[in-house]
Amino acid sequence: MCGIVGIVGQGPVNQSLYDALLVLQHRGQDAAGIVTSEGEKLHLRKDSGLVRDVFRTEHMLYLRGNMGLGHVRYPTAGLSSCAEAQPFYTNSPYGIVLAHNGNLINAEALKRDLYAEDLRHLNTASDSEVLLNIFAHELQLQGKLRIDERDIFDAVAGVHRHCRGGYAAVLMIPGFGVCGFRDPHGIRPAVYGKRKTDAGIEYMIASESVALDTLGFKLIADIAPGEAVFIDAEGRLYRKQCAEQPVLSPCIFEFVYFARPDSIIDNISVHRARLRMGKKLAAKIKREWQDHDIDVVIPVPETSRTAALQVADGLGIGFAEGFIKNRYIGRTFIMPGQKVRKRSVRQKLNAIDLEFRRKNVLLVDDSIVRGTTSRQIIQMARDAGAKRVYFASAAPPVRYPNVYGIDMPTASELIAHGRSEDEVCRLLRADGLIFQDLDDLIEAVQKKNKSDVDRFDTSVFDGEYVTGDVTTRYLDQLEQNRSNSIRESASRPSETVIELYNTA
Ligand code: PIN
Repeated sequence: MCGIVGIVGQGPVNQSLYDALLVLQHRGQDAAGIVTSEGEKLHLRKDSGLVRDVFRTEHMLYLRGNMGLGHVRYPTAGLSSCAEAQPFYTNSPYGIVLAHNGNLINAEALKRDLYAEDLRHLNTASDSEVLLNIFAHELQLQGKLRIDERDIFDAVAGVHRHCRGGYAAVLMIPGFGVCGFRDPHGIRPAVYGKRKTDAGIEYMIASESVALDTLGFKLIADIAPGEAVFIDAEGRLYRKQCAEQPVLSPCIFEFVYFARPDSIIDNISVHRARLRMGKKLAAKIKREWQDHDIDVVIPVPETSRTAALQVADGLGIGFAEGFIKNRYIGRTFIMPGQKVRKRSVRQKLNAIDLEFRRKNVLLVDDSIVRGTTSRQIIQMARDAGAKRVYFASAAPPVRYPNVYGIDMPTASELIAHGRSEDEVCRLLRADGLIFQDLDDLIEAVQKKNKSDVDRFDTSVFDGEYVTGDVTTRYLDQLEQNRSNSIRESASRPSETVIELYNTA
């Protein structure tokens, strides 16, 4: 998963891009990049690391210009993060830079076509480079010396015809303008907004509205599925529906865990959605565990707190903070000859015994993915003196891989894949386990009849991929690639450690 931002300003945009990336940091901690356009000239800085480490004063001084793009990237097992850092650049036509959030499921075929039809060589394994080159190819086909916004929109329509999967992207042509677009299902989020300055109006396109809020931009709207928004160098904004059959079906996992709670995605407040998830979960617990003996509800920090408080409220029992999270987890250094060693949950979370001792506790988390963290947390609760440890997940069991850009394990690594809830409960060694029902999750996010979203991508829970073209062969390939790259990264001791799942 990644975070993207694009700004067309009335003055230097480097600081605003940096600030926007800082508030989008939760979407990716592996690499960061900013590109600015100073007239026709592009300035680019990207590297692996957190935003605060990648950009130093010397880089900021160099990132001159009144428009630009930014990107933060999520770690993907085995990939060398520096080479894959974004934005990507291609010199033809006109010079184009692009930053992307999502995943193209037909990237391999597109890559072959780009070489065969256009002799375009791609130098990374990143599907974002494919997306950029497809757009470039479409723009090149128009064969114009001077282009206008209509040419940009036609090229985006070409992208929609060729690219399958989930994608939200920002791109820039130096001296010309910035464009943001979303795939025809609007799987990955993107919003745009404006702010007034003494010099005039400035526009921002970003993955989440929190980037607009914190920089004083007013949210105008979500980019609609299949829509493209273009802001030219003079600050004029154009938008157009470029897809033939757009159907809004955003990824529901953004609401479960990924997005910041203070963001609004497709007109739905993430925070409110999480509150409703807690209410629904409490109702299910009441229904299914009528004679429960839970003494206290304890959240697994951070995301689950919102839902956990509602669970406690709904059950009419106490809520306590029992786990303290270390906010300052640093790098893992690997010495020559050493193997990658995953950090234990113990290093990130510590239990306060008082809240557990001689109590029956209900731990609430936002989701159970691999189950590795959940199992250790349950054990920690026991070690802290809990009598019984029940576990509740604010999302249904994650049973299928995500193919639209969330860095999630493949099927075989998911604890609930091919297993019943009882089996998962036994593996976690919990005294009881309860999952949110999918219908309840959908209702919680949808705010029943009040939202513009009729359908969500719920594929990680039910295996139904909204684009309808995810084959078993593709999923098998994914599994194969992932296990290869995990094996490779484990045998490269001197490389930066990539934590395979960035959990609590
Ligand atoms: C972590 C949110 N959340 C915690 C991510 C753990 C699954 N995990 C998904 C639970 S935070 S596991 O709140 O943003 O810090 O099932 O794979 O062990």
